[in-house]
Order: sequence, then structure tokens, then C-alpha cells
Amino acid sequence: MKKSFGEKLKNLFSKKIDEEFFEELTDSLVEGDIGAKTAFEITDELEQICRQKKISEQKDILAELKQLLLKNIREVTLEPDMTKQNVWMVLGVNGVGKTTSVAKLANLFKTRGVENLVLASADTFRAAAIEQLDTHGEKIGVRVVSHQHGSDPSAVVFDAAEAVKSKGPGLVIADTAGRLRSRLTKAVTKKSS
Ligand SMILES: Nc1nc2c(ncn2[C@@H]2O[C@H](COP(=O)(O)OP(=O)(O)OP(=O)(O)O)[C@@H](O)[C@H]2O)c(=O)[nH]1
Ligand SMILES: [Mg+2]
Repeated sequence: MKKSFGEKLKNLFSKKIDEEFFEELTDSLVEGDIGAKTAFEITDELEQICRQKKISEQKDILAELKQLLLKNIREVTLEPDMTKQNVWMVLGVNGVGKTTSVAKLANLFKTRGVENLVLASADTFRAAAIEQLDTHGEKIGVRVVSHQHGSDPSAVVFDAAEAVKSKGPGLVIADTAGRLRSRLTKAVTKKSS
């Protein structure tokens, strides 16, 4: 089974600290979807800090890395504009928690009083993804729009958007299969125009 980002880091931090270590760290950060530019910047800064502070112990380097990673996390406020129709797409690499986050967001906004709320099952790629979102929808009492497994994901988002639109301002939260956002957004824009 493919190692998770956390497992890879753990493994790396049990090795000897040398030049190769920093190269492997950069690779792990890129593979962990941090982005090549940021990954190189983080590793360069970490190397610099280690030199300046004369740090060589794995646990101390790890603590510095944690600080650098935290520095790169941005806080955002997610709030639908309830004077209009909002369509949110949840993206991210496999298994990162997209579907769970869709359900958590739906539950949060439902309890905050958003009534015109529809989930779009736009992960039509992975087997059982539709059932997974259906189960969440049932549990939290939110409507889920879905098509057949293997169908066009943009058509699902389009139908969910239409369902919300027919009732006025509201929110669509779309679960997706991952990161092929250019294809999906292009298709949704084309269908809506
Ligand atoms: N500990 C922990 N586990 C989580 C969290 N969010 C999701 N998970 C678990 O991570 C696994 C994957 O979550 P999903 O929500 O299915 O992730 P996904 O990105 O939709 O996965 P794919 O659709 O396969 O790409 C599940 O076992 C979840 O229960 C979280 O915040 N904390
Ligand atoms: Mg999913």
C-alpha cells in the first residue's frame, strides 16, 4: 500500500541527516501536494535555519519543519453569500478527506440555518463514492443530487445548481474525484452559459 505523507516523513526523519535528506524531504513535500515552489522554499529555509542554529538532531529539525509548515497555512473563512446561488467544489488528492469535508460543511451550514442546500455527487469516478455521499446526506438530512457511476461530473453539478436555483439563493457543495478542476469548471461554465 502507498505510504501516507505522514508515514513518509516519519520514515525520513529516522534516517541520517545529510544533503540527501533535504533532497528527499523536498520530494516528500512535493508528493504531499505542497507544490514544488513552496517545497523548495521550505527545504531551503529549513537548511538555513539548521545551519544558523547549529541544529543536527532529527527531532529538532522536525520541530523547525513543523513551524515552517504552519507558517504556510492560511486561514480562510467559508461563508456562503445567501443573497445569491453559491456553488462550491471540494478538490484534493485521493483520500485527503474531500467527501467527509463535504458532509461536515453541509452539516455546519444546515445547523446555521441554510435551508436551500444541495450536495452534488460529482465524484462519478470512484466506485462507491456516490453511496458514500448518499449515506452522509441521509444522516444529516440534506438532499444529494447524483447520476450514475461513470457519468459526466459536470452534469451532476449543473443539475444540483439548477435544483438550488429553482428555490432562490442557496448553496451547492460538490464532492469531486480530485483535482481535474480545469476540465470540470470548463464543462460547468459551458453548460451554464
Ligand atoms: N482522522 C481523520 N480522518 C479523516 C478526516 N477526514 C476524513 N478522514 C478519513 O479519511 C478517509 C478518507 O476520507 P474521504 O472523505 O473519503 O476522502 P476523499 O478525499 O473523499 O477520498 P477519495 O474520494 O477516495 O479521493 C476516511 O476513512 C475518513 O473517515 C479527518 O479530519 N480526520
Ligand atoms: Mg471522496
